[in-house]
Amino acid sequence: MKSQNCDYKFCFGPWNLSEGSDPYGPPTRPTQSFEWKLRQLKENGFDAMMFHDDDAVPDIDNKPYQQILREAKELRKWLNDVGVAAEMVAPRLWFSPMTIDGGFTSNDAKCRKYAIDRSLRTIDIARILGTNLIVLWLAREGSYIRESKNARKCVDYLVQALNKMLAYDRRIRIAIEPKPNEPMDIAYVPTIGHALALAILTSDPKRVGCLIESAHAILAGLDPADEIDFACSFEKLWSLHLNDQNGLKFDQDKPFGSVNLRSAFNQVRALERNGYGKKGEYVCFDVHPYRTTKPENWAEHLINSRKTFLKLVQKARSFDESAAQKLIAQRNYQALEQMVIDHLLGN
Ligand code: XUL
Ligand code: MN
Repeated sequence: MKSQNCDYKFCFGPWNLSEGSDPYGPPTRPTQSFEWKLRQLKENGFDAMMFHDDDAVPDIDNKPYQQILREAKELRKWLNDVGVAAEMVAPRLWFSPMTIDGGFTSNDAKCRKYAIDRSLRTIDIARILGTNLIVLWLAREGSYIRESKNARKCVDYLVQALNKMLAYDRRIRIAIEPKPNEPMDIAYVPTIGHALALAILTSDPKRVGCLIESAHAILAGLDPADEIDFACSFEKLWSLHLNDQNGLKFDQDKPFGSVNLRSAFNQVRALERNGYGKKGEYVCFDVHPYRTTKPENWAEHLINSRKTFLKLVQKARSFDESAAQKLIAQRNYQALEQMVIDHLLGN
């Protein structure tokens, strides 16, 4: 099942084949090897894999620099052999005891240095894996209680960290993935507007863009399709995590289109009108299997997200745009809405 006859390239990360644990219970599926995950990716029509730094080099904090480089090179060879690209590398700045109170915005200078040093290792790995895209999900950059941090100072810390990364390698591009909450109560970079505003403060704004995740936009009370149009107006949408989210609760990472098909249709329409993917950008699905999923159905949330996406591309392309424009000119939005619903229902 190859991704032929379609203009889009697809990817996911090893964490998207998760084992089913949640904050209230242990895994429900056995651990699988990276090799198995790579095979799922290849066999189901995906083109690239996303990596956290420690997906690429496990236990990265306890390995000497040369060993990190060596293991990254071994992984690159492996990916080359199976014909899978690395889409991006992201520093996992939320696991270590050094990032309990934030990475770049920790109140402790030693911890801030740890976060920057680790991000530079991420850049080393990305260079070896053949991608210039670094993704920053700023997981713990925020506060549990407002009085614990100086938010103005934290903006300075974020800019300093981004500048160090930009200076370390002149070819990298940084895509900030905003999320308004979880694990923090209040995050410092909750929306695409914040991410792009932060980019302007850096030493090389042209190399700082963003990644939109549907669920994160919904958690911020925003429309993911509008976020896509906004980011694309600045030519800043460099990656994308499509998924779905049932209202304002924990980050659910549900299959794309599984909660709100009309919103998914509008996201695809926004991607189509902006020519997303034409400069090599990937469509990534940051989706998780349900805790109830049996091992034999393990990859179906990914297969289904891709399938729904491809069907919605056809729906977007077959939408009767001139009929829609006539209704818009008449300001007959009730009829326009029904036209969309009928189109999605297939009559
Ligand atoms: C967290 C999230 C991450 C990032 C990569 O909500 O979406 O998986 O996409 O660090
Ligand atoms: Mn994501």
